[in-house]
Amino acid sequence: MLHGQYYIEQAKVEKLVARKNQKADFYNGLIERYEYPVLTREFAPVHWRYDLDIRTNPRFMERLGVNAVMNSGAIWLDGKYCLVVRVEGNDRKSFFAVAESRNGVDGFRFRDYPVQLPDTCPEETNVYDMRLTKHEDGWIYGVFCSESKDASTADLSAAVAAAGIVRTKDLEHWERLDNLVTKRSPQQRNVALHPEFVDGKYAFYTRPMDGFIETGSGGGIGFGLCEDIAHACIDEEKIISRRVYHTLTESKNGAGAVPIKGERCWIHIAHGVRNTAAGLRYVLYAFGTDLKDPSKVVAEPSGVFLAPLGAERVGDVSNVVFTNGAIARENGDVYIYYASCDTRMHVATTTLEKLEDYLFHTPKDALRSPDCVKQRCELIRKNFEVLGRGE
Ligand code: M1P
Repeated sequence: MLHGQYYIEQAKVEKLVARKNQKADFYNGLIERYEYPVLTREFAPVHWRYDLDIRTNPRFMERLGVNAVMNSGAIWLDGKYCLVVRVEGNDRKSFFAVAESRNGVDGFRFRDYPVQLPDTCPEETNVYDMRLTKHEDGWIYGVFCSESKDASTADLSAAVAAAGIVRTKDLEHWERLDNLVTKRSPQQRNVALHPEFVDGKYAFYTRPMDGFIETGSGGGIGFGLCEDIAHACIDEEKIISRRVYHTLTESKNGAGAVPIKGERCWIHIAHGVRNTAAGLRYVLYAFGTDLKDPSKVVAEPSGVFLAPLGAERVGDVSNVVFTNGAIARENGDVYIYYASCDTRMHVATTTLEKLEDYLFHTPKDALRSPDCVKQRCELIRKNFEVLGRGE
């Protein structure tokens, strides 16, 4: 027998799903930000969290709470903007769930059941951050972090991160393939599959790390090829975007959304991490790679593409924005899905044209304060000419 409180809680979910999102009063000529997050934990269906039966749950007490919804892979499928969301239960374990919207900025609704991945790795404790790639071989691939306890040490929190791989045609039925093996890197997180074959092979962006949290000698975003996606193995990883001292990527540099094909380059929206007195700060930055050789960087604008602002700055892991999914529509519109503070999901919109303008016309990082101030003075002088103020 259904508990009456169900209707009240369900009405709250429906109100959130029906809420119209508006562009926020933010301007930088590149992206539009939105007033509301596209998903919060309150969007999780009531039937995921409560036992609805008044006989077994007379107090309508939450049984399996949801703590956060975050880092989502994104894809345009069957006329819908689809997110494969990382949902974190109150038990800290993450799982994946599909949420869909007709317009990409509001109306996201979770499917009835979370994704039930084939359970092929008994040692796997946690899964998260799936990047979705519509590959030219006809499959949709999901590459995610598969985390296991590090049994080689007595340290209770030591873990091993590997890249798990699944494929699907409908985000409903999933086939699990072997985890990616990278011969020279002990750990991997933030791995993404390139949408096209490169030299007839599958191409991966990797993020080599020595340990679970610290990248150690891992130099940044790597690139490697493999022949067999079902048993993916990369012998050589070439670092294509390095960590650099006193930049956004000093502590960590990892792939974000699967690269988007533009007119002039592959567009990468990645994340950079630096350490501060308040802990690690994660921001998004962008770079472009050659259309024929996606391992060759051809555009490197300086500065942040998107950083946490206002209410986005606070959450379970504060001062973090993170993306692992973007959707580029045929008309050139681009929807970038990002999480703030490992807590909630947002969207930012732009276009391919604007992204390429940004990539090719934003000055490069001059790397030293005196050179950065020269760069800025040049801009100011040019602007004074436009303003008719001369020297
Ligand atoms: O907490 C911030 C992010 O930390 C990790 O990212 P990275 O491997 O780059 O440090 C991931 O756990 C990610 O999920 C998380 O959002």
